[in-house]
Amino acid sequence: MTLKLYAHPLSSYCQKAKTAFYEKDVPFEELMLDGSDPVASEFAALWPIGRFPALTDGDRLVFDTTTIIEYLDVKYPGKSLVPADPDVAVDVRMWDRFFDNYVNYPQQRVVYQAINREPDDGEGGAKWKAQLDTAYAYLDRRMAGREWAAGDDFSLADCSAAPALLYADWTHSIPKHFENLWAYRDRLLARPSYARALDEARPFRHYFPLGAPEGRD
Ligand SMILES: N[C@@H](CCC(=O)N[C@@H](CS)C(=O)NCC(=O)O)C(=O)O
Repeated sequence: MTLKLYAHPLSSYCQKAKTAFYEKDVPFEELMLDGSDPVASEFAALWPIGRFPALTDGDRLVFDTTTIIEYLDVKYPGKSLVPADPDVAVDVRMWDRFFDNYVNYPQQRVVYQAINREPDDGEGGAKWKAQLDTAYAYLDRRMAGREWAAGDDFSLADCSAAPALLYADWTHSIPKHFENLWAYRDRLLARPSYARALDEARPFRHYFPLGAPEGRD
C-alpha cells in the first residue's frame, strides 16, 4: 500500500517528515497541498484540523509529524530515528519537543503575525523573538562537543531541528557568535536527507513571507 503524505515542500513540518522518509529510504507519494482540488478537498475531509503534514497508510490516518516519524519507525524497522535504548529515546523525544515547542513554535508566531494569520502584537513579534534568543543561547551550550541533538546518532530530534533552525534563522537571525549552534545548523543542512527535502522546497522559496535570505541555506 502506497504511503501518502499530504504536504507542501516549503512547510517546516513537512520537511521534518520528509527528512525521516529519506533517512529511512521509505517510498511515499507526496500529495501537494497548494490549495487546489482534488487534493485540498480530500485533505479537508480526511483531517479537518487542517494542519499538515498528514499521512495515510491505506485507511489509516496518522497526523502530527512526530507521530508520523514514530509510525515509520514501527512499520519500517531498520534505521531507527527513535533509538531502541529507552533512556536515550527519552532524550531524543525531549529534544524533538524542544525544537517544535521552543524554536518552531515562536518562529511560526512571527511569520503568522506578518501575514495577518494571527493578531499583530505591534512590536514585530518581540516576545517570540526573545524566546528564540533564549533558545539559541541554550542550544549553543547544548551543542558544544556534540554532533547531533540527542544520543550519538542522527534521530527524530535532528529531523525536527533541521527545518526549525533553517526558518528560525531566516525569521530572527542566529547571532554569529553562537558557533556551536551554527556548526550544528550547517551539519543539518548538509545531511543528504534534509538537503533533499530542502532542495524540493527551492522552487517555492519566494513564498516565504519574510523573504528567503540569500546564502543562509
Ligand atoms: N503539530 C503539527 C503542526 C503542523 C503545522 O503547524 N503545520 C503548518 C505548516 S508548517 C500548518 O499546518 N499550517 C497551516 C495552518 O496552520 O492552518 C505537527 O507537528 O505536524
